[in-house]
Amino acid sequence: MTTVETSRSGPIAVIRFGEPPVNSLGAATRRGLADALNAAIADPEIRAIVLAGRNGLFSAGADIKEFGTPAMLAAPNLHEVIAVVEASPKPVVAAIEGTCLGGGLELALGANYRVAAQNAKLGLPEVKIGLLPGAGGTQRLPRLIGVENALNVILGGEPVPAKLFAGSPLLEALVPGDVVEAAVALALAKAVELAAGGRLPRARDRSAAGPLVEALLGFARTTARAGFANYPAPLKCIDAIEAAATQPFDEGLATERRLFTELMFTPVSRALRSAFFAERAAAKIADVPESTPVRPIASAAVIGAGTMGTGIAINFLNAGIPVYLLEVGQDALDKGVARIGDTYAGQVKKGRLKPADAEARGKLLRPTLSYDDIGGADIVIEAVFEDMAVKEKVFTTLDRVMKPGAILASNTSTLDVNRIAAVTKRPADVIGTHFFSPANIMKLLEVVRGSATAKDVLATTMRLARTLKKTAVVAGVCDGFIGNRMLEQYLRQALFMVDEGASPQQIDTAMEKFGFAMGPFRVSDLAGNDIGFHIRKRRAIEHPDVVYSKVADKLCELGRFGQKSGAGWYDYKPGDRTAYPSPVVDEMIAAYRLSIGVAQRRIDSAEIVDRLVYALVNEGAHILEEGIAQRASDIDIVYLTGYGFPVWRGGPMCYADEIGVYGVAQRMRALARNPYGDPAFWTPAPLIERLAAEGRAFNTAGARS
Ligand code: T1G
Repeated sequence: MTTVETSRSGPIAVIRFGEPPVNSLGAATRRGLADALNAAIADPEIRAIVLAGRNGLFSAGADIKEFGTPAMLAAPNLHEVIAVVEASPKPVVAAIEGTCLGGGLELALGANYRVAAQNAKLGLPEVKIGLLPGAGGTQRLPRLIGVENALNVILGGEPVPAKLFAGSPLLEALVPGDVVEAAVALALAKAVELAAGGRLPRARDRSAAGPLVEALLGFARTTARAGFANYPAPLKCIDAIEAAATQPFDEGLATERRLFTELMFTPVSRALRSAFFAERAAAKIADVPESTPVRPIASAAVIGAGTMGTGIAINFLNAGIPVYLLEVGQDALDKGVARIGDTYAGQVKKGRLKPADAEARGKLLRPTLSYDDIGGADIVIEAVFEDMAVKEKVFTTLDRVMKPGAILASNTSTLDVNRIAAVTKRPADVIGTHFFSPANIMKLLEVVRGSATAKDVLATTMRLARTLKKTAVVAGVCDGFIGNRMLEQYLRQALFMVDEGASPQQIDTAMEKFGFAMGPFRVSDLAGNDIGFHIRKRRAIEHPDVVYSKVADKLCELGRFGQKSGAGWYDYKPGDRTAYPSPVVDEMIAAYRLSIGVAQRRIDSAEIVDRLVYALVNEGAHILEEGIAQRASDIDIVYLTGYGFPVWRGGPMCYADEIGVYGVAQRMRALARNPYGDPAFWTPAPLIERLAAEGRAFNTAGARS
């Protein structure tokens, strides 16, 4: 199908454009649009023009996949197409339905008139990928809806229901029926008006100036500086909107173009564009096509009513899926039910949930002490103690009680899903669903594919993840899957640096300055230092060759498990989550350092960041080599959605690409020269060596400009 087709409705040319899935304005579409517009303008029988999208939407905007490639600059660019629309001597009406975003809306703003269907949503989301509307949106929108509204639309980046623009010069009419028919009727009427001496309205001929503009821009700048210090786009959006209010149109357009180009080549925009595609790529599984049939999930069961089990159950309740919550003791079950009730009560109190919705969700919860009750559920998720023997016992029971075709999932965070599957007679129905605490809040879901997991079970679980509004990433079976396996190396390096002289506060500060929401020691205090304590004990048995600092064990031997015990790496006060440096811990560390006799040295923030982030990158590269993760961008998504990696850096692998894999490898070799800790760990993974030698990146070239 060609991307642009012109049909006629009497003397009106109807130009439909775009190609699935979102009618993005790639080079072929831009060229087709310009040709069709020029032909309609030149045709003496055509009195007016209607622009319309296809497949129930107008357009998602410029083709982001083109960014950083020659196609992006292929003539005509979007500016040139919009200029043809704007210069038309014949009325041009944009017929908008469904999605109309970014360059798509900018194209519509170049028309003389716009009509929209009731379901239409208009927006300029460029700021969310580190850009600004670069095809006149910052100049035309303020002239049509005023600076204040334009600031909200452009800085918010969210789609806005078309009805909110009704009555403004932006929208001629909101139509209940066929939007193209309405646009044709309007075009004809406007052609008649024009022939009778009327004028064609153009956004560029209006003014965006006003008495409050300076104050509005000042407030917007203050807000942007405070809330988005690491994001250059918001401030440049404001600069461009200021140009709309203070410069002649064409000068403002040039200002916008300059600012857009500056943003296009910022690492932040590259990172945000990488994350945009990474999130969508994660849903794709190389050997499991979209067409794979899925099993119906109309009911669920969760085994274990602890923090994780209740969090998982809430996900199903929120999605309107009835869920059994099974515990072995009435007291534990009652506590779990109460925890769910408290969660909803808290949301109602904060006005985030209507009481009726909370009540409706509560009715879908089916607490039980008996496995006999849950056999009919379509999926059961085990969330019991992280111990293989306990899990094997649970799965032996599930194998006995669950109906044929039920999916048996484990919420294990590190254990071998293949071993769990092996205790059942239906290993093909077994899968890992690793939720992150708090399970009803954290977006990330690691879907662990066992060697026997059936493709439809995997496809069903991925579909369920979308239903539960989770970002699912497929992981293979290994200790720690993707996220926790990398985290272990991250924490190991942090502890080695404590041995050598860096304080927990210094390391946390360096990582929080890098952009992490919390540094490793504050995170450990939040999650519980005993988790790492158990893992190191298990590691000492399974892999005695793996070198660990003992300083964290010393902390746990003092009973300092973190916030839950009122003390960890830091001191805490009741009801206060502030992490206070602890003289007790300082003393323990000093004594420990003396006992191990490691030469103390000053470790600067640069080394802290390099050692912790490159530990993630090196382990991530091994994970890719072993096929545990399908692609580097999946690893980025795991760290962006589950571990607080700064979004504006795109994830560990994206960050390594930004630095340059060659430079990362060089730095790793330099870190390997430090004899303390585990120098061998810093041998760059073979994948890193290969990419460095070939001058390539972890993530696809398309996301990088
Ligand atoms: N360019 C290229 N591909 C796009 C795209 C775009 N603008 N938008 C979506 N896709 C792909 C996406 O990668 C996925 O591909 C498929 O479409 C379905 O997307 C000059 C410079 C429109 C609300 O930022 O918000 O205009 O995985 O899974 O949930 O000023 O996509 O199938 O291969 O998200 O129904 C500004 C971004 C561009 C809009 C649909 N526009 N897109 O959501 O589907 S910059 C945007 C979205 C610009 C101008 C500037 C959403 C959606 P694949 P999806 P969805």
